[in-house]
Amino acid sequence: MSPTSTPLRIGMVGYAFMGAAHSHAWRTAPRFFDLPLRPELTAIAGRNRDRVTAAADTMGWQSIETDWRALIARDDIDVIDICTPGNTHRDIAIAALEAGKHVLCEKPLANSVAEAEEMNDAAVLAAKRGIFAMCGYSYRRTPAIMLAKQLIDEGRIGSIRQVRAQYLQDWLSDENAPMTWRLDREQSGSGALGDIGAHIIDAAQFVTGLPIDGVSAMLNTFVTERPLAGDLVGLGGSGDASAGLGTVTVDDAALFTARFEGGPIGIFEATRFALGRKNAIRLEINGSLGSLAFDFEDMNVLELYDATQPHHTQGFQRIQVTEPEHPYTGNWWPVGHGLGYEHGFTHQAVEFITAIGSGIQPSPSFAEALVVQQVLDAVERSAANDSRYTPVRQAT
Ligand code: SOE
Repeated sequence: MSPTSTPLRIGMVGYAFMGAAHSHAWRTAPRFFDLPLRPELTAIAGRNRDRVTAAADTMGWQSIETDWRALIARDDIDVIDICTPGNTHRDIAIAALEAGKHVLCEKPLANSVAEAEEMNDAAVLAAKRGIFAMCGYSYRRTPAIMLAKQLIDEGRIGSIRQVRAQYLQDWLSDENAPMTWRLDREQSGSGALGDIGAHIIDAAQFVTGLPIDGVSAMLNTFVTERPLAGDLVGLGGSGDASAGLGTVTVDDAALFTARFEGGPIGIFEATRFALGRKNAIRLEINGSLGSLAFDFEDMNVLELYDATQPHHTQGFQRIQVTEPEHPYTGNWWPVGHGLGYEHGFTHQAVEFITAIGSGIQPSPSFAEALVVQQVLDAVERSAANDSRYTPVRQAT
């Protein structure tokens, strides 16, 4: 590796969970990957001066701003990295693109299709000027998910027939866990659906290469009121009901069946109430020649069933996706040593920096993220309409 000295100066907005994951990625990417530009953690923005100063210190940022507009106005910033709740994405992303900054925006792209369309319009205009935008569907960059896509593209499981996708977490199961922005529709857009369902929608469309055409959906909110104050532990924690209760305005769980372009069908489930399941992203894809299965709780493994093998030796084969010829893994540890959650963010940073340095559009683009947003919207419309089958894209 010959390290480049040309900097890519990052300005990040937000500094909680995703801010920490992105900071780690910007710091780590140039240490393991050969990049055309060297990311610099130039400035971080947040409204609370004390907290943003502490975050900058812990996460290695050179300076702070207390207003994202001031961050965008700076001449020494090339990229705006948006790690804030969904209700802020549109304004920050559009202002940044108009100011000539590349943008990396956390998922889901926006809180509505209308916002996502505006963001995509701004991204299309910016791309004409060589300024690019990407959305943070980081799980795409898990080596086993990349390998699944590669095997599907190579035709190893034949034509796709069925997709089974689940994203199961349990951090919200305690009905005493306090209200947070993730439970407020105004801020988050939706609940489990947009927060984690969006990831499996993106992953399913990404690996199969097929857009979802229509859905039949059901949403449920198990706990409709939660303490307004309390001790946050991780994303959940224990609330203090004496401070009053707030109304949960999002779904706790989302289920839907789907039709993909060309005929395949799928079933999706997203919940933060699956006790015992911590970050179980499960994908199973059945084709005409075989099947693939993945579970993020065993993220270094991809299972392949190859029905073209002699019948008496057929069975799911566990591929350890840790070898130098697998996506990204050769840049890390010697053979057989696995990767973790944070590596997806590092690979996402690598893809972003490589595309920017080459003057090409990074993926997932805002256009791809808009397609996910349209599926989220169709799920909500279907659920509000007694699960009626609902086309994702309205006929024009
Ligand atoms: C919470 O459910 C969450 O932090 C999501 O918001 C992230 O996108 C996912 O990577 C982990 O879980």
